Amino acid sequence: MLNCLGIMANPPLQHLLERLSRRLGPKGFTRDPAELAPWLVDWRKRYRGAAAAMLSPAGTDEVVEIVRLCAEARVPLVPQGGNSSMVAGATPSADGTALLLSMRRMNRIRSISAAGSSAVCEAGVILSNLHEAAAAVGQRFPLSLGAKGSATIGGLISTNAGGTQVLRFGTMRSLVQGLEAVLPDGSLFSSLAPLKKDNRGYDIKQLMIGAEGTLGIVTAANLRLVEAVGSRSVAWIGLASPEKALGLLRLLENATGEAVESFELVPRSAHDLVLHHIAGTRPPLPGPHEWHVLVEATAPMAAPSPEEALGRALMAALENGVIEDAAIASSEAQAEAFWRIRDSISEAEQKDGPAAKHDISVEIAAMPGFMVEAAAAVEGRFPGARVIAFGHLGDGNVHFNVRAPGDAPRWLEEQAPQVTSFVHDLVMAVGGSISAEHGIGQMRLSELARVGDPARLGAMRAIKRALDPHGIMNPGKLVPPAGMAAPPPLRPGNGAASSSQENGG
Ligand code: 2HG
Ligand code: ZN
Repeated sequence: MLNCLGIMANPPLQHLLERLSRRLGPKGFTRDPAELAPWLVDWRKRYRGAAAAMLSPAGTDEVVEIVRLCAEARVPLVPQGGNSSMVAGATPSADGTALLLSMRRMNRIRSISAAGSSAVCEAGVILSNLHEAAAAVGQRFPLSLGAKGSATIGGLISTNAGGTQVLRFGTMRSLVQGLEAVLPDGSLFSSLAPLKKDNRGYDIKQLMIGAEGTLGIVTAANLRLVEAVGSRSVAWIGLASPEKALGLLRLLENATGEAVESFELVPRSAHDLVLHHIAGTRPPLPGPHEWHVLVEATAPMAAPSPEEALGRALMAALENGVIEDAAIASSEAQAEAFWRIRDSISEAEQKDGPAAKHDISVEIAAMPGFMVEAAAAVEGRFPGARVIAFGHLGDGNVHFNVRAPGDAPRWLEEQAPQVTSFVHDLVMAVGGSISAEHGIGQMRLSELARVGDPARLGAMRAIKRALDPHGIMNPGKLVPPAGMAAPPPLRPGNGAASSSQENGG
């Protein structure tokens, strides 16, 4: 209703919408509230936005035209892929001033080449579809994550996604070989050729990766493929501490060379939450263990299976007291069951109740100590709160989530911002990052403003101003405006309410 009133009182916006509707046709333009509704709320259902229309272009030429028209009219665009952002990076603001730009119709794999080990995908290609297409040509795209059935290539690029195979293949930054994007003035940056060497100055492609749609709209990318997996071996391991886990990783790397692709740390609390909330899951090991690790080792087609080397290394680790128990999956179904436990942690946490979520990184060698000390500090400072820290130990990145005591009504609004600031201060004290793989979006904006290095923030603002002088690209995300208010300082017993944008979860 508010939107309708806004448009009636805003003839230039009405004129823009009419032009867009004519240009995009009924498949590419909607103002139907029922069609828009699911895309106006973030995955965690914490942020609700509004938009006068949703635009769904079918090709790059339509994106160019949309951006040109919106730039002319100074109307902001919020690009969106699978809407699986962990930081509300694809949810428009509640004032309804922006148009939603859905990239989901641009879902063509333009070309795929086994000989060139590359695939040119449009932004709306769903990750699991790319996995299948690569497998069909005997190759694979080596980035995966729990949301692979909905996350799109454009979103993965815009957030520089990580996932569970970063250990061996890196984040999206190392997998994008070429890029096509529409810049904020409507010009087309077309650089899809996979050039290994290219010294023409600033790396615009890398600038767009991880920019969260604030510098332009990614329309397509040339992605690196790697050889298909010939065989894999997946193990579930019980052990006593994150320190033992890092010791195990180094041991496995020495024993199996490059074979270890995934090394995911799961505390007993997360393991138990999954078994409790996710139907059909079963404990992989008989005994209780304080910590668990999921390891996946792979070998290419012509090479022998990694199972023997992994089994030998695990046996040695058991004898040396590095681990307490281990099970190697004896079938693909069992391997998938192990992975399901790991991939369901977020969902189980969401079902369990309110938590302040953090996505932090510190130097890899420092992570085990940090996890233990920071958990003790948080639980001491916020009685009743429980730390559930899990994830990508081998990348120095864990999701240091803090579960509210019980159902604690209003905890997210009143306590979580304090918890988040406390956790982030601990991270900053050891030179870490408050966003390792999820990005900043809306959710971490005020924290980035609070703890961000002034030089970095100044450079980010200058780049944003230079490329997007009218601020039409995904406003209110990633780049904190100068002078953005910091959340209230942490004082004993401080329960001051803060806006939901500050609550870290
Ligand atoms: C994961 O590693 C995701 O499972 C989600 O990055 C983490 O829910 C989270 O905190
Ligand atoms: Zn993660």
